[in-house]
Amino acid sequence: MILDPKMSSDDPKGPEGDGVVVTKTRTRTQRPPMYKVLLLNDDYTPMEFVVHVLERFFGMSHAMAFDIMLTVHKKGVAVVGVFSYEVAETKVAQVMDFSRRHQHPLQCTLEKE
Ligand code: TYC
Repeated sequence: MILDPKMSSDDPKGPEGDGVVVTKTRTRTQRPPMYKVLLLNDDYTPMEFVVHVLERFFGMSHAMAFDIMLTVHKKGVAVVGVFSYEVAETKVAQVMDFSRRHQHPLQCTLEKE
């Protein structure tokens, strides 16, 4: 068997041979920033309306929506979901528009996580 010294598998320079350098740059994949959507308490918006908003725009069950509504009522604020910026912004706009059209002062905002 004839061995070509350039092809030898235990050649520390590897199969590329003399003078060839292979570099690999590792780039960390950035995860997109996420945004919390917050619902704020007020003295005037009916509880049933808030429950309806949570069911309609955040896909919550009636029980979950009622629970979160009570948390906002008692504590003043609660996170109702965490989304990408575009989705969070859309949810806030939908809630604010729906509340305004029904003449309720319900407030919804977003906050970077
Ligand atoms: N505090 C309101 C009431 O007593 C109910 C309410 C709950 C309003 C949650 C806003 O985000 C809210 N009718």
